[in-house]
Amino acid sequence: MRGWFSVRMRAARGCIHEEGGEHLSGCERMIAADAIRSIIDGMLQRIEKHPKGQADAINFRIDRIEEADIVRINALPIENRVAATVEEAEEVAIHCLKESCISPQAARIGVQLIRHLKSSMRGAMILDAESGVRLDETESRGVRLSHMDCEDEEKFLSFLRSHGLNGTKTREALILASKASAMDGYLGELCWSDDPGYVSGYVASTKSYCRITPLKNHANPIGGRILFVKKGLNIPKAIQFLEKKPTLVIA
Ligand code: WAQ
Ligand code: MG
Repeated sequence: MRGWFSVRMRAARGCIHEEGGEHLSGCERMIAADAIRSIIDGMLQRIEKHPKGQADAINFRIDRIEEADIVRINALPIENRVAATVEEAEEVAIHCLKESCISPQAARIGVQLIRHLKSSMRGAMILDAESGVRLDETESRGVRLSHMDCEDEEKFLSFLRSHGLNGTKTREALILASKASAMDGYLGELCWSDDPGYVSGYVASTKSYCRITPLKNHANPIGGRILFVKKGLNIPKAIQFLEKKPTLVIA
């Protein structure tokens, strides 16, 4: 086989997701044909080692991606900011958002929206960058970016290492943020992780991926993502791009 493929896996307990099985883990890659075996192997290992225990149903799906459909974009340049407290980090985030033409009001609303979530969403909220009004109608699910990966894993990882970074979290977040930044009408993004042990987050724009630590306190299991967009953006079209457009990020 040749070309690019989307490989998706999800594992559940009890029975398959469609019959009410409990979600255990999932992941998705977009990779060249010759990497399929090793990626599937890695996904299987991930399931075997899952802290929540054994999977009862594992679903793999592999789809060819047409080369002509793929867009290639450059990874955003990485910056790092370290603050003394969460409050100070919030101010750094708001400052970065303002530099990307997001209004102070919308930036503060964004921070508060994530801060006050009762439970984490699976996807992102889309906000009007001027008023801070939520524009997507996906409620507690959010918009899930998908069909994206780095073009060359080795190059991408060595780009991260050159910034002293080696976590899969930054890898995945930089790919997601870079894809989002290529969307029409995009101005910026705010994110922090829902992983209780991971307190770094970031503000992204069309110019940079700015890591900010600590955007939440240790042991806090709530995270989230907000995309800030220009007024009047066609939201269904934007969601189509974020969810479906095959995108490879080049480091
Ligand atoms: N599309 C849209 N939103 C998503 C997606 C996705 N594919 N995946 C996660 N989210 C949303 C969802 O609301 C999660 O609750 C929230 O983002 C956080 O997701 O460089 O790990 O996967 O060190 O926990 C930042 C890295 C890591 C900073 C972010 O997010 C750094 C992270 P998580
Ligand atoms: Mg997470």
